[in-house]
Amino acid sequence: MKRVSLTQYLVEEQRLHSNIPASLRLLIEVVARACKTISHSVGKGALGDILGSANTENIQGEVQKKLDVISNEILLEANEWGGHLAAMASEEMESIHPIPNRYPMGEYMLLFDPLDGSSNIDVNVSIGTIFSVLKAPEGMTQPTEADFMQAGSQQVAAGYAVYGPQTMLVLTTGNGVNCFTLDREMGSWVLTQKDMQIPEETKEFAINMSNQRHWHPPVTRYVDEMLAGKTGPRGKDFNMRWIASMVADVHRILNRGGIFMYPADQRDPSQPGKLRLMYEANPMAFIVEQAGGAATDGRQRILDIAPQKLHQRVPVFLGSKSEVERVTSYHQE
Ligand code: AHM
Ligand code: MG
Repeated sequence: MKRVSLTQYLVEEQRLHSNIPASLRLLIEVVARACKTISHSVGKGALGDILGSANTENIQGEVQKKLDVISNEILLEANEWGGHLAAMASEEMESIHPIPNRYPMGEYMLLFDPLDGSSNIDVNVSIGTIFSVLKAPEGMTQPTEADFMQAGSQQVAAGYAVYGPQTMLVLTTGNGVNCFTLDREMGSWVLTQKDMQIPEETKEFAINMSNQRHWHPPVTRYVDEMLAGKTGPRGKDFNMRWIASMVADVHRILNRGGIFMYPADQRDPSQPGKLRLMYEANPMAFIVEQAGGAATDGRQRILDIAPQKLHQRVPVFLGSKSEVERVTSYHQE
């Protein structure tokens, strides 16, 4: 079988659809290279001294793991000098990171969650990197947080790497979703799944059930109906999976369908849900929609939300379209 590398895919995609200009191709290749480096560190584990806590806190008040900090550094360093970016933003940094003056300024802005699923690092369970690419506004000279406040529908590219038994990169530039597997010996990304489509027929859901007592009624109703199984209103038995790494849960859903939920609940109304809009929900929503699925915050399409703050949280319901539509309609009743 002829192997198509990430580079070849990007070049041919541009030739066919004119949607990946050279600077965007560079950006995607640099991010992919950084993910390769992170994958290498992940694979070393204790041998690379990357496990455990960094004994620092990020802006969300979460204790950072060593690998959170290392992955953030890898992405920053890889992306600073290429001339393709104007600024970056990360889950691990309070404010945006403009490209230093010594480098030329590019037309894109990159947002990332450098290491998603941090609680799984030390137990050798799949983790990942999530990224989102926006265009810098016309005429921007000195990037500010306000320049990042664009709805997810404005993303020009989004993707994630999943560091599991295999390392994979899943990518969209707005023309379908493709998956590349890292050939560890050759050090190259090889196209292994073309035009991924989320299966519509599903019997699987993902939610952290330990928060059940805090849920709002529409979520309780939706989950109860699934739990009722064959003799309940849904007329079939459902299965549950919860990996606690969004990338790994979303990757499963892309491949065999299902719904992923991280709802807001009755605890702190100022913190709706756990996941962050700009570098977790938006890129995943873009990918999921491009694969024929849907993504809402329970009321509206995630990609339509006008962001207010870089680190704002958002409730997330994403996956197979009919399931997301059902739980969204329960919120509207
Ligand atoms: P992180 O970015 O700090 O790793 O947090 C996000 C992760 C998601 O990957 C995952 O879906 C969720 O947190 C798991 O949360 P919980 O600890 O409630 O299971
Ligand atoms: Mg995360």
